[in-house]
Amino acid sequence: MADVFISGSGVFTPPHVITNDELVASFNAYVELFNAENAEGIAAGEIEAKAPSSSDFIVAASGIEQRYVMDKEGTLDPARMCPRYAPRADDEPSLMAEMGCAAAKDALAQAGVDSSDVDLVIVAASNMERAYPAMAVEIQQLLDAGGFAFDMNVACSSATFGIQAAADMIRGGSATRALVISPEVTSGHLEWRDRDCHFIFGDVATAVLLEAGDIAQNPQFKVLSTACATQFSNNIRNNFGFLRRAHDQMDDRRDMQFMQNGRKVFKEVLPLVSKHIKSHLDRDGVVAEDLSRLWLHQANKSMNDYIGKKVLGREPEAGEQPNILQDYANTSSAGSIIAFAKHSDDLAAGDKGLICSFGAGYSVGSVIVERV
Ligand code: CO8
Repeated sequence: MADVFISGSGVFTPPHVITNDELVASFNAYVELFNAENAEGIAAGEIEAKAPSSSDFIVAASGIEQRYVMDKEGTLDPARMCPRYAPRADDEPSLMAEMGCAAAKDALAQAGVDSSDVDLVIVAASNMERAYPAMAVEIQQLLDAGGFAFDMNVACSSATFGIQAAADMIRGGSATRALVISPEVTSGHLEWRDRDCHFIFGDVATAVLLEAGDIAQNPQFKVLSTACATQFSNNIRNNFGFLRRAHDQMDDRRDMQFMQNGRKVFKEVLPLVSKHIKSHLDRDGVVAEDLSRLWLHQANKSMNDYIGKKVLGREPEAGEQPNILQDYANTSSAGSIIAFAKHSDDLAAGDKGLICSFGAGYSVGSVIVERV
């Protein structure tokens, strides 16, 4: 079976930044508007008054300081609280495809590979802009890639599950060169009017290029092994779906956007991830001391501190477990890949590291890599 290498990674960073203070100012203006418009209902006890948000809470609860978005104006407009993207004609590149292509071109340039030599494109992300045709097939065409392409969605774990799928296909011989692309327009399915979660997410796109060992000209990391696991939970859920019209549910309902029971997620996902990583390492005879770096899913700083300590058996040293969530917020499937793309160059040949993502499903995916 072919060895599989990562020979390039890319990050497309959206043009607009929203700081916590900007976000909170807009949210609190929305709250004032809402409470004024519903003053009678609130006084009669029929409607619950909305409470303001705070930057101090956001940093303390999550570690997030800012996020990037594709549209700032609509998102921060207290009368709208949702991004505004101009609809595109069917013969124009779609938003996710454009973002995904930008990240993919970065990864290809790093590897020195021409896009026409790619024979598998996987778009692995937590939401797709449309039902079909697949985003991946559109990107395949925009890049002039060959072979075949498909979409997959495992929420925050999509990229690591995508890497496993691509690596297995390369090992099995059905592909030789694969792009795993994760364009995340989380701003489109985040409920910006809910203070419990309005600060959590940001937009981005990432890409990873995987190649069979016999054709990789500029391999950077060998994929030693992958492990994926899922366990059903309703604690992170979005009910938006194609049966909406059939259900007579076209109204602006809360459950048509991202919903979570954050505390439960925090409590239940931590042991799941710690156990998963331990069993992956044990299965492959890798011990924690062998790991020079952890590139973890970027949801919450305390969560990462906990997992890092649990996996390594001690406090991670500076740089050993890089976080990017302070700048990008939670970018769903892309988070661990941003950390990997931005904080892996300095490793020396033979150094091992672990990419791990986790989230809705529940889902957890891990990839052990070795610097070439
Ligand atoms: N400002 C001020 N106060 C607030 C705010 C706010 N914005 N929000 C809540 N509070 C208050 C609460 O009302 C509560 O008050 P009280 O104690 O009086 O009841 C208090 O602050 C504490 O609230 P919480 O218990 O909710 O706060 P936590 O400390 O638990 O922090 C977090 C909340 C940050 C959400 C935390 O629970 C967390 O990080 N949980 C894990 C989240 C996670 O990892 N989720 C993964 C989801 S991502 C995923 O899988 C991909 C899904 C697809 C992508 C979707 C894209 C949109």
